[in-house]
Amino acid sequence: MASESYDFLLKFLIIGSAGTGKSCLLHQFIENKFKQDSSHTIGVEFGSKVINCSNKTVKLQIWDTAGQERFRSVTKSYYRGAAGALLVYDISNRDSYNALGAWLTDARTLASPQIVIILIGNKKDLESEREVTFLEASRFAQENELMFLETSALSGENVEEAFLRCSKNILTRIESGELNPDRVGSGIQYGDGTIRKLSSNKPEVSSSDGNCGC
Ligand SMILES: Nc1nc2c(ncn2[C@@H]2O[C@H](COP(=O)(O)OP(=O)(O)OP(=O)(O)O)[C@@H](O)[C@H]2O)c(=O)[nH]1
Ligand SMILES: [Mg+2]
Repeated sequence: MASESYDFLLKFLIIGSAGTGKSCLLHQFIENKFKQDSSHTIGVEFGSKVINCSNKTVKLQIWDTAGQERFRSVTKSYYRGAAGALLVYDISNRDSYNALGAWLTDARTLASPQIVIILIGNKKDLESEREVTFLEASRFAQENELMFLETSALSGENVEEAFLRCSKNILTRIESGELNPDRVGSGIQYGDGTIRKLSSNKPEVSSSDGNCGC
């Protein structure tokens, strides 16, 4: 199977206040290393990766948006048709946590009301500078029907897990019929793999990069 074959293609967004570590999270996920000297994103950056999730090969197309206010009108135009999002705050910066409500409203109104969002408390390694407890953030997540993880783009802790959990949740919703990939703006596309599997009815063994074994 060619490395570009996949069962599903999912469009993802990374959103949240400036300096929370969004670009570092994307870099850690794709390159498996910490991005040294990361500077503010201008507009949007893009990355993609093929993962194995729930026995499916899934290609993620990830739009890493700028958190700075001056880019808001540009970044908003990328929200449309996203299937999943990482909503990021910095556990050592309360302002970034306080801004979550506004980011959430934007995501649900501009992307899709059905967008699957995982709340990410990044910079977990900065325990001595923590300003937001795990408990209060998990309550916020529960109240707003978000998944939740604390991560460190520096150490890599939970970074892959964040993308996997979000993808897995989307696949489960596709299977249950709650999400319809055929809906315009769903942020989900079928790939070659799905078409081939439907026609051959044979289980396929994938050999994609980034086998995450979830
Ligand atoms: N200690 C620690 N520092 C981090 C972590 N992730 C990012 N940083 C630092 O935080 C700063 C901002 O990281 P970026 O990834 O550029 O932040 P961003 O959210 O993309 O910012 P914008 O593009 O302006 O929205 C950089 O100095 C990073 O080195 C982390 O997990 N731990
Ligand atoms: Mg950035």
